[in-house]
Amino acid sequence: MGDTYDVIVVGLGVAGAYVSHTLSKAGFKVLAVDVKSYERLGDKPCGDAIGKHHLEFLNLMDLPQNIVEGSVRGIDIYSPSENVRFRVVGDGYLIDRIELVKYLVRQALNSGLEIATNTAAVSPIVRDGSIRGVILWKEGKSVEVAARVVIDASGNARAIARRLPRDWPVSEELDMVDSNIAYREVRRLQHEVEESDILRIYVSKQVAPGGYWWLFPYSHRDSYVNVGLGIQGGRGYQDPKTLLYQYVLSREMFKNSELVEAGGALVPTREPLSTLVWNGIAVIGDAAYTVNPVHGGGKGSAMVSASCVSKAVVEGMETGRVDAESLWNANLCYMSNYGVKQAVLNVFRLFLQELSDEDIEFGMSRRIIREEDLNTLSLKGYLELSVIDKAHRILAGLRRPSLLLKLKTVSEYMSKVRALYESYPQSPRELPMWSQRVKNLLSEYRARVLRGGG
Ligand code: FDA
Ligand code: GRG
Repeated sequence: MGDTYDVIVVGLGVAGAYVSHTLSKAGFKVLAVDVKSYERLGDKPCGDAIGKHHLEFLNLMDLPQNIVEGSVRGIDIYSPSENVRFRVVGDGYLIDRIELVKYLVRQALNSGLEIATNTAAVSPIVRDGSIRGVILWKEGKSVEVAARVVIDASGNARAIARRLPRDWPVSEELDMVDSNIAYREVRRLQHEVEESDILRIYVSKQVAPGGYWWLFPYSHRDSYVNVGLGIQGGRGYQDPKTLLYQYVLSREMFKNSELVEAGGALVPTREPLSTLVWNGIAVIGDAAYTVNPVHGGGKGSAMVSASCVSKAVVEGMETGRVDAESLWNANLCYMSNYGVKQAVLNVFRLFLQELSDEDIEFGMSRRIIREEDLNTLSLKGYLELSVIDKAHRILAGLRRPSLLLKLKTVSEYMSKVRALYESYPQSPRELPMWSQRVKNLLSEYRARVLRGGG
């Protein structure tokens, strides 16, 4: 481990591994550190699902076969009673996350990356308004390492970002109500799963308050499934492991199944961090809250943020400047490729988490929301008003007009948030005013639509 680098990457999950790979390939002197041992890199509890579109965007369509553990052609979403089922079609994969991270790290090592495993980044070195490096902790010793850019890819730890000055927008903390706590097990069943290329999501406030439980079959590994449950954080709900055992693993299909892996973690489910970059620092992946707020999937978008930051760092280094202004394109890239959709979906997430099981059952069985709406919603982040209007006609005079009216208002706020995120600031100087507008719009939304408004 030398003492001066172009870039230090803190954390080698998917985000850190991807950015280490692209920046090493671009010829920079990069050091990546992780608290884990080399063998455990990438070993984080996950449902392992990823959309094909992400792999296309990230140039990862040629992954070695051993990394792909399943092919996906759609997701079935079940209503609380499980009597109504929507099929959302879309291609994807189940990925061996450890092998994916190792694959990216090996490529980066071939391009000259240095790694320090069993090493914790403990704090940033900040001087004259910019990051100058990090303090690492390795084998009982503290070491100062200088770098022109530090990339925090440490997931929920936010090891660097959370220790930055409060007036740096990248330091913004996560409110626990904007998180999900998810627990999952990999199990081998006694029998094969029908339609093993279909993922299953079960929405039920009783079983998974503020989240859902899922069953994802590994279609390339006979009778292996990923089964888990997420609950909203900060609300005092029962822990997801207890709920999974009580309501899900007690079912007949899991009888005599073999436990292969178990574990849980926190998932941020909110709008993106207002900026991925500041002076000498970039934040990516879960550390930058890049997860899809509606379904909690974050591997693809973590790597999208890594790709955007990587391009901006290359540009910044070429001009010899790595301040917020020079790295700003990272934000424009992330917003246009994922952040706008993420912010819009967050509006929908807040609404979903307020609904009762009766509302969801009613909405799905009466087709207030339909399969095709969920398709557009998940792909593009649009909830189309025309469909709501159609439903309005069908529903006129029926039992829950207030639900429909609320959905209309939700859709209006989704459009307003979209417009605001599409006009994301062109430079850091405009950020405070824009952030204030986001804050005001979300407060207005909460007051009007959530807590009984309409
Ligand atoms: P990640 O947390 O993976 O990596 C951070 C790295 O930083 C770790 O290796 C850690 O050791 C290291 N680190 C932390 N502190 C450090 C320090 N101080 N110094 C050095 N290193 C440090 N997503 C998805 O796309 N599909 C899915 O099916 C699911 N399912 C799912 C299920 C469950 C149960 C959970 C908890 C989460 C998911 N997700 C998911 C979300 C997904 O797992 C998540 O978004 C990504 O793994 C985030 O990747 P990152 O690289 O950002 O962080
Ligand atoms: C916030 C309501 C709410 C629930 C979250 C945390 C949690 C519940 C679930 C765990 C995460 C999980 C199982 C995610 C899998 C979701 C999934 C199907 C991901 C793959 O979709 P992509 O990669 O997603 O196509 P995007 O939206 O990024 O295109």
